[in-house]
Amino acid sequence: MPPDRPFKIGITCYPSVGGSGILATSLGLELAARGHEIHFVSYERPFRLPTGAPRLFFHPVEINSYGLFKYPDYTLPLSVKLAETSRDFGLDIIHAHYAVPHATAALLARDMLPAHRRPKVITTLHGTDTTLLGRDPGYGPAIRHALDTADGITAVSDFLRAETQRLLTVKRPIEVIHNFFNPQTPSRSRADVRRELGVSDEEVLLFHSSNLRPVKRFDTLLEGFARVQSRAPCKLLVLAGGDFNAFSEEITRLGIRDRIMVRENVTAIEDYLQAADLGFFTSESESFCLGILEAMAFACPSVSTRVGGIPEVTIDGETGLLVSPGDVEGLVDALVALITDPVRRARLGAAARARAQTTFTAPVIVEHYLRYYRAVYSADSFHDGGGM
Ligand code: GMT
Repeated sequence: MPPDRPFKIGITCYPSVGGSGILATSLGLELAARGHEIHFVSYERPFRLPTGAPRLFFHPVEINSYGLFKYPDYTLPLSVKLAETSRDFGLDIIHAHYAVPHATAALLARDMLPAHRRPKVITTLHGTDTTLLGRDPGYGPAIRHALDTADGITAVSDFLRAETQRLLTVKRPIEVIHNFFNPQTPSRSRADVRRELGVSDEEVLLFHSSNLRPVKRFDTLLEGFARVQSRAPCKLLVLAGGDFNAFSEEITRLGIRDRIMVRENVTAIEDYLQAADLGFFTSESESFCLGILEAMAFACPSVSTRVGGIPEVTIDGETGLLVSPGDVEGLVDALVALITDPVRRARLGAAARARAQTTFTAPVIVEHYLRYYRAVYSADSFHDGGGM
């Protein structure tokens, strides 16, 4: 049976700019707003986690660098902090976002605690924890073990569930719970933000947000953006959670420096989303693509590659346009089609917003997580306890 009070939940995630940490933070905020007690455990405060909110706590993990260690270890101190937090606050559930190393640390924490005080461990897979690290012989067996011994597993798309079952031969049920986005009201007007960016009313503003890691294929994005200029001039806003300077030479070579505006580590993302007209995403792999959903919430359709879980988010031709990965000419054609046709762009944008507000919205997805928590909490444990 679930407890006859709100849940006490520990969440561990990456605190930096990145989809898994953003989703984990939003989930914690939504759960706390619904009366549950949420304890975040990580090496830094998640960047979108406000201070002073009721029922929201943050417990930092301290990492010592011992002379003997060539590489600092995070997994063990994280597991100890999770076990301490669980013991001191009576956690019902530890929810680990992104398997490596969070799932393993959460399981260690669970195993350190005596049987009657052990939280259930749920791991949410976000993407490269399966698609990249799952293939790595140095990680794959540990990830598979963590999934085999967790109390519950979720994945953010059907695609990621199938990839996890295929690559890691996981036989246990994996619950698909898509991502959600609950946009805050922008603090500035669209006109104000466009003025700051130097974009006139007549210009079309493309939008891209990501951590710019190689999987995002930002090089392809720049090439497509450069090629579109001769057919349908436009500007590009990049909300970067990674090293944008790495692309400086390429931007100069392509002659597009004055067409691109960059903002780094932005927290007031809504201010910029409302200013954009068209999303542009060129990833070679993506389990969901939170950036597309964030744009959809502001009636901004996207042109993107048809990879991974993206077709579960974007309905091709209805809420955006999808193009085969590697087809730069196809990307350019799709961009031109939507840049030059504001009526079609607006129609796709309206459908995108409707989809974001019905399918990927907090009330739907947070309720799904809560149903899953109740089911996992009520199921029998199959492990002996530790002695902490
Ligand atoms: O798996 C990753 O690459 C990390 C993760 C992140 O922290 O940015 O991204 C993944 O999780 C996001 C949130 O669930 C998804 O929207 C992204 O599609 C996914 N990234 C990949 O699959 C490459």
